Amino acid sequence: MSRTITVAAAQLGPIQKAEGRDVVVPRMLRLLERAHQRGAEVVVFPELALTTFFPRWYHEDLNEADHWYETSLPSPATQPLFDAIRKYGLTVYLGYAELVNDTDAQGVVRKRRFNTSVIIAPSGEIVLKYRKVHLPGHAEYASHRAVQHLEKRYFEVGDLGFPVVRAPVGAAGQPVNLGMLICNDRRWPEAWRVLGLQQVELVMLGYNTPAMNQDNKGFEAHHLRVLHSQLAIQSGCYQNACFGVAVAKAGKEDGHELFGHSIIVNPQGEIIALAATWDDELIVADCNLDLCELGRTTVFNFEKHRRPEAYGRIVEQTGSVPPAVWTPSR
Ligand code: CDV
Repeated sequence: MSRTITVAAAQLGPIQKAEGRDVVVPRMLRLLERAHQRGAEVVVFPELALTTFFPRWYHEDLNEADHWYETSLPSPATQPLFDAIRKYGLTVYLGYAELVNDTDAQGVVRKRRFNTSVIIAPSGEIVLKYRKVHLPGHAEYASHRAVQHLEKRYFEVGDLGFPVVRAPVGAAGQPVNLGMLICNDRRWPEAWRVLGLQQVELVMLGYNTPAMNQDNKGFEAHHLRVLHSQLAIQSGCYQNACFGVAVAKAGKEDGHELFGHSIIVNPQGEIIALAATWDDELIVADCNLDLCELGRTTVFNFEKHRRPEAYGRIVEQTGSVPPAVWTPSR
């Protein structure tokens, strides 16, 4: 019998700054209901799904930004999501801003903030947590930019690595090797490979990607922004013999456009479902997990073909260095 599961990408249209969880959660509930009606067992929501993409807004005092974060899951505002997950027997990826109050040995409370995603089981239990490692942007207000991207201000670098867990998914309880990335992580092959080395079968990832390059360092065409996103996801899936569900928050948030193009990708690197709007939209695909075996046992048989002794620079070095210079002998 084939190991086929039905997965859904639950793309969200824009969430305006003034819109709270009371506006967003009912939209997410409609997507969960439609996912259930279409036979989905796994549903993936975007990065920071419960609010606008708030790192575009500067707060000098970090405490003023606390309302963008969740201090517990579920909370009164997110409990309806957990109720629906239980009702429909779904496995769900949820991206959110996490605020942790850590108490040190002296009893001093320190606030820690992460860009986080969790996998929620059909029982409502948290199966796995991931905290975003590759934080783009900057920590201080950047006056040369038209739009701020303050992820380095609002989040610490994730401290949980890139974990993979084998867990039963959906009401049928098919066991699947599950892993997560968040947005910018998808552009880093190192992140995918760490998941691949744990035999991941399904990588879930949410993103908020501006339709225009906002760094003011040169022009980047709109269509290339989408191409680069898809290239990274398709190659990540192919090179690690896994399925990927990549889900956007899309559309104009307070005048700033995020692109959509949520996709579901198979282990051959093919896009098997693609969102066509910049709004709330559900795309669904059947994923036969046996397809992961082909890559894993042939071209990407890691045990047989990887050469870690030649990869030292990958973990020893962060920035690139100039190469040795060759000069002609005469
Ligand atoms: N939220 C993100 O991580 N966004 C980045 C943008 C800033 C390039 C991304 O990689 O899509």
